[in-house]
Amino acid sequence: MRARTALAVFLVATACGSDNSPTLPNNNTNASYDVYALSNAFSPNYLQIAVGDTVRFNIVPASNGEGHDVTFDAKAGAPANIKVTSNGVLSRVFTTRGTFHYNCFVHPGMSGDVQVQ
Ligand SMILES: [Cu+2]
Repeated sequence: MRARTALAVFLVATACGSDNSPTLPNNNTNASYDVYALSNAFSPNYLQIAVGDTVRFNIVPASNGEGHDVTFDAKAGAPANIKVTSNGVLSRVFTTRGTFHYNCFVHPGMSGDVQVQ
């Protein structure tokens, strides 16, 4: 009797477990990530995210007071560029798979990539 009860509890727990943790496709996380525009670099300068995720570009002035822009290479699905900004947090949602390269043209060589899977 005791063994049968334990088996029943196990089966119910197993069934509930599978109901409560469906396997979500990895393009449905709606996660947010932060990228910091520091003196002359983006940090991190590479992100791997899922379709629908958000990247928050946290822009603070460079040591000489210059702002930063976030200009994406022309590519279908690239989000809107961010004009030169000296201070602020601007979010972009990535809705298309692919790798999106961006530059800050105020600071040559300041660039990053967002890979959307
Ligand atoms: Cu910059």
